[in-house]
Amino acid sequence: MSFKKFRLTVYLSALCAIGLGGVAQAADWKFALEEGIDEVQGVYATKFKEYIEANSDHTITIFPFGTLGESADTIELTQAGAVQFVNASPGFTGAIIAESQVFMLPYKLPESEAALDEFFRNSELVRGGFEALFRAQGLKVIDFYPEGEMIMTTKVPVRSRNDLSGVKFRTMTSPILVEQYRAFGANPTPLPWGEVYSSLQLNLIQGQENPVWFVESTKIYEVVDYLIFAGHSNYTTSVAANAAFYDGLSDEDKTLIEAARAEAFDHIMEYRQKLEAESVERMKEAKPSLEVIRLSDEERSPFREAAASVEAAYLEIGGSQAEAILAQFKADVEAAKKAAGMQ
Ligand code: 6CS
Repeated sequence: MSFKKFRLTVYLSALCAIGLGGVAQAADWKFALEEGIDEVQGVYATKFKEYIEANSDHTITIFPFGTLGESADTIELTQAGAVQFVNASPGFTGAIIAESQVFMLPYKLPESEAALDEFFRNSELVRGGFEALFRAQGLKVIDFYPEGEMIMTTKVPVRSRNDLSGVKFRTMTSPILVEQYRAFGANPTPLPWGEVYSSLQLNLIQGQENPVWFVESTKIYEVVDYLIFAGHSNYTTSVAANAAFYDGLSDEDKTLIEAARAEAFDHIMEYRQKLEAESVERMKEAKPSLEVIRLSDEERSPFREAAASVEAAYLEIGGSQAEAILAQFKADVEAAKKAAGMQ
């Protein structure tokens, strides 16, 4: 190659590099779920994907539960950068972000839909308060949203803490749930999701908790006899991104992600509300012997009392910032109730 040609090649390559640097590159981002594509996390991720794909050249590949392992595996893959987005629920992140277990404290989240909506939309804790704690784990918070009221599903009728005595009760793996079910009188047994159906079937455990639609979609009702509504919590999940990946994005892409998040969040807040009543009816139809027990206020009262010791345990095991996080959480719940006209 002549010197002139060589100079032209270098010049053109430099121009190309500058050009490419200025133009957003189309990418394929991976989004890993703890649930199936037709379940709440799948519906959220599909909305998120649709928005990103309609408004950019990027594509998203969704990996439903099971395709990349259990929740602990997909969180690790995201920390390592092999996956860009993940549903990382506090039921599992408690092991690495102890403070996130605040969402699972029984009888703390608002029970009314209006206040719950207000809380997840506007809480200071939800909208920024976990930023540093997630970043310390190589993760960037994208969103938090509730998936539905937790119900207990058991092989024995439960109306009191006494009824849970001797019941091996599956919890997700975050330690605060062990404290909760101990305080509720049960024998807590933390297990990853993939082992729950077979453990109930084999009577290795006799109870578990989850939103009612999940009890239906995963067919858990086939291996239990009672659905217990005690109003103690709402399944909360977070969506997180790999922090280094997120930090390397253009401002345009960050704005795109925020818009996709807002669209998916709005959609899921509506969508999940419709699921509960229909699920109960369908499960009763599929298994007429299934009994639904809705605890009265009086019956809930001993469970509410037990919640105080779970809060005390959170202050012990909820990480170095547990006290500040809990105070903010309570302030945000009060603000949400007020804004929803409940106080
Ligand atoms: O109980 C669990 O482990 C699962 N529950 C829900 C609602 N979503 C994913 C999670 O793995």
